[in-house]
Amino acid sequence: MSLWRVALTMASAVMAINSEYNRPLLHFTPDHGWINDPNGPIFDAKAALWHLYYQYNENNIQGGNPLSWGHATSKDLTSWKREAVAITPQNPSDGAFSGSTVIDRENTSGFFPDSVDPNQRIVAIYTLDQPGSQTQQVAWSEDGGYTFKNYSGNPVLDINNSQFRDPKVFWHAPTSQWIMVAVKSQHFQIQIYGSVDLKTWSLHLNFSSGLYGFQYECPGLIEIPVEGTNQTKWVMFLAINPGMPTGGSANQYFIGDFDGFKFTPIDHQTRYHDFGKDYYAFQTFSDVPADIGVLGIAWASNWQYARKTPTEKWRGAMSLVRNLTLAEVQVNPQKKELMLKQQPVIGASAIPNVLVHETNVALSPKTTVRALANSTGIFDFEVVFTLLDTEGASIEHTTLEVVISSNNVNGKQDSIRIGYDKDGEAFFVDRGTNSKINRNPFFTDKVSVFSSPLNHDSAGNSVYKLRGIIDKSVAEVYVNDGVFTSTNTFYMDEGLAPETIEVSSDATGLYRADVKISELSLRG
Ligand code: KTE
Repeated sequence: MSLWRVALTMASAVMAINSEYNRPLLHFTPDHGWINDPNGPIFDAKAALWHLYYQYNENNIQGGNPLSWGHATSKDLTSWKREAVAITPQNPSDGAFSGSTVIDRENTSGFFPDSVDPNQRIVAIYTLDQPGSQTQQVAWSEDGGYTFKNYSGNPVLDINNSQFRDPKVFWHAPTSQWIMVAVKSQHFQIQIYGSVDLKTWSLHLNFSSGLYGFQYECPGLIEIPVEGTNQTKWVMFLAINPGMPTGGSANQYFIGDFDGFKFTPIDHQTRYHDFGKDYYAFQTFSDVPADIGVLGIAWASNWQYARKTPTEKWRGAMSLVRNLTLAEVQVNPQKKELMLKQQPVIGASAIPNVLVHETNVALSPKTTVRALANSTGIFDFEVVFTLLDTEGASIEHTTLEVVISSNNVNGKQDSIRIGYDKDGEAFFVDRGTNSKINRNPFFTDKVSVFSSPLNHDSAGNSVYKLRGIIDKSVAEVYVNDGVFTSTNTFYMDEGLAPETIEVSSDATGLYRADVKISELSLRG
């Protein structure tokens, strides 16, 4: 039997997908209602529990006020338990907009009775959106993050601006103060404030950089280790919506130094955070144990079409949690640049079945490695491949392609493609399907991301690594261990979900494929 036919003629066509149409299983979704930005993700060291809050309207899948802070908890950052709403505005025309949480161990705020364990002194800092006004509020929890009490002295920050929001707060140990970054959104300003008690804030600096679009949203600032050194750098995150070059909403970041008052970028570059269409309003977790590193999460959607995606009782999903480092990356033969590296955090049991694991697979034209999923609609694939400079090789073919196809229902079948094209010198995601959303002009169905090689083999050939996590209707792509990422939702036609995965080289020319796979792993 050919080595490539690893798979599995056994279960054939009629494989029922055993979960709700379009609902991802690893990416958090609400049971019902609308979600957008992640808010206040944090670790409770006493309960060994991760908390995730998020913009939530439980009665309306179009979103809008009254927006609350929905709540979920997790032991492993992979499976989430839905909890009761944590913060709700008093008036239905208001919204508890995006913000963050901190652990106030030393009770600097004075909110906490001694009975509350220092590791569970959770304070939320969020924007109260009211007709014509946005102000910053604080609220604290005495029950480990499930319910919150609003501070009677709210708002703690009011600059008389109706577009002033999304406070991200953290403790800056060297200067013994709380730091807040928030946006004066339509002035294109990230404002940096300081406080010793979370209640009184003074402005340190306004910071502006990068691509502007329509307005600033959801800023972030955190210290991140540089791989292979004992150095760190500070990274300023910034969300823009609408008006990003990739269409609609997208995130960018700046690398620099921060002394507790001033953020000083190391260069004039704006760096794209994720090259897909569905990675927005990114926020880092607070109080992550140092040995775990820096974690973050985003909303896997785009305001361009977020309200039109084909789901029924719920709408919107979170990204997977990512672990972030900084690394010096050889971006072209002459230059290294400091960049974020992002790796997905998924528990070992999340995608347990190894469908294929092969080393040194040489694909010849049209050769395919194919495997069937376990009727979950979930795949995790990783391909390490080398581009061989074969004499006379066709440059027109797609060098490497991973096709994820759905089940077949009465002749109806959809697929998406992820791959690398040597001629275009880029990775691509083609999420074009027969679903109605693909006729929406903003639901860009082909996106690409340039990447320099991961490294070179002894003969000087370029080596790349491509990982994809496919979860029913979300595909997260990680190139070269997360130096570049592309996150995109996709919607297969009604009743369809990912069922098979095929890896092939598509050498349509006269010449043999010029790609060698040194490692191929398909899990599902
Ligand atoms: C479009 O509602 C859209 O007008 C806003 O731009 C969304 O703003 C509210 O969502 C964000 C944050 O700035 C707000 O705090 C939050 C970003 O739900 O998605």
